[in-house]
Amino acid sequence: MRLSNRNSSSGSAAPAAMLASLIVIMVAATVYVFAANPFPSRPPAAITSVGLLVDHQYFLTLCVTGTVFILSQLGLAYAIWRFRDRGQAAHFTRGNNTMEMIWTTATIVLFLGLGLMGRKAWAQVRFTPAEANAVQVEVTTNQFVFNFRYPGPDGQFGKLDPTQVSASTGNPLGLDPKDPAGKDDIVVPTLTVPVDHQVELLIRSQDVIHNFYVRELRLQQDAVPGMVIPIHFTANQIGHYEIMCTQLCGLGHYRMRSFLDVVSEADYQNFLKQQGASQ
Ligand SMILES: [Cu+2]
Repeated sequence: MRLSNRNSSSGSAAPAAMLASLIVIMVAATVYVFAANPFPSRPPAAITSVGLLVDHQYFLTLCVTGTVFILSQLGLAYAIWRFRDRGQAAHFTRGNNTMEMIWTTATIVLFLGLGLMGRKAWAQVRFTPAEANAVQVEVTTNQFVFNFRYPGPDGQFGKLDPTQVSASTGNPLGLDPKDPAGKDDIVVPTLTVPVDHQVELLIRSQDVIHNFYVRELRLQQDAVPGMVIPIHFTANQIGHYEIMCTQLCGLGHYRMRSFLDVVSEADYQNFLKQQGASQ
């Protein structure tokens, strides 16, 4: 049989049927995995109101992209079956400008829309200033530890002098001993904050780019050398949470972590008193 003359043949439906069914099965399996959630690995519940906004935004994004995924894959399966080989000659098309315009515009609207809806969750912890009575804690990262500094009873952070940085002699931040404001500063390796009280973190790095990430806060912020980056949160659940660095910052990155303890106001005051007395 000559390939150029296939009018006598009616083509083969088998490859189209197979590919289309494979796509439908793949879509059904994907929807099943998301709907039935057979892997019990959901993230722990959020402990801030902004965290709930973030979760809502993820869910919304999943719904929108999931719908687009299902419709486009089923459309693809339909096209494979509808335009299968019936022995006809291939037919050339230059595309359809109207359709191009429609789906490009729809994509822009969806992406911009999701971005606009999510901006509040993102901007609320970064672009709005912290409350005046927020607890201020300075977070300093370096390879491969976190250090947290509280200003002490005077409410003032003491001056830092990079030339005096010496972790081995107990001055990892380089506190200047000549500055009286630094005398009562408290430096600790884990973060303790009061529940239901706004906390402002001032995030710094002494060497490379690190990151401050706490799943339960739904908060992730890079620490960039040369910058002090403020973010704030209000935790509403007493507990012990993990802080991790999510920037690949060197060989010890895997062990760069610390802990966040959210405690009652009374326990927080005790913590400050104890640490103040011991430093
Ligand atoms: Cu790091």
